Amino acid sequence: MNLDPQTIERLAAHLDAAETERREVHKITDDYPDMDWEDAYAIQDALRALKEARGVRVAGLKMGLTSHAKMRQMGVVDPVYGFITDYGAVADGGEIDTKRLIHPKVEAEIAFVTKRPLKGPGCHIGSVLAATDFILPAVEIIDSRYENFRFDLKSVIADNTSSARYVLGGTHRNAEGIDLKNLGVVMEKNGEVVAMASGAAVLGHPAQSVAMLANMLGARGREIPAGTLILTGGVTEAVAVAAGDNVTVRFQHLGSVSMRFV
Ligand code: OOG
Ligand code: MG
Repeated sequence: MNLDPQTIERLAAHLDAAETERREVHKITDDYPDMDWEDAYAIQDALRALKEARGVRVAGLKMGLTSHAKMRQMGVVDPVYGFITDYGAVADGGEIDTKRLIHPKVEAEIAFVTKRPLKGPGCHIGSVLAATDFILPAVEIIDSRYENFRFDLKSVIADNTSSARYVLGGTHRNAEGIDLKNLGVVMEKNGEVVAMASGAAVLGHPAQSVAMLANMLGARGREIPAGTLILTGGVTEAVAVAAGDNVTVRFQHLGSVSMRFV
């Protein structure tokens, strides 16, 4: 670690304020070029503690930058993880108020809910599938607090991987018997297809994203508890949205997920 505890607390409060006041900030590595991975996750942990202290509940975990489409779009090469919150949840078919966001983008994702804890190192697709209770279709609405979504990995980790809102579909399925690699996903904005992919876009198989999360957490002495909701990362590149847009994502076998931006 290169940052002292006061700086970590201050940067967490800075990013939290940017979110609540809906204000863009420049990426924090501009001012702290020496910060390392541990500092980045320490800022994310401090941000989580700060939110929890004012009553926010953590609703699950997320992986980000798990598809080549996303990595190419953002110019990075490694996946990252973050958390999702109770206030981020939007009902399927619901409204999302763009006035409370900076520059939202939508991503189609496959979500997992675990029934047993998962702990790395050594966690693999098999361990994940055995520990999976069910899968759900999801759309994540990301909203980087950084100007123009321009960031590097350390900055985006500190900013809780751009987490903002998410919508879960109501069709849950046992992963058994579903070919998750070939599960087709079609995203429509205002009735027009804007992106499509299949489950394999995420690290070859979305369960691989959960395994990687368990291994990344394991390296820090943590685990994924039973009953955890996990967003495995966008299968396509993220699509910018604005007030007036309607988004529907159709998932093979899992139904569709929709939302309106107002
Ligand atoms: C970082 C978050 C990426 C995903 O699903 O890939 C993410 C970003 O692109 O702003 O959530
Ligand atoms: Mg995402």
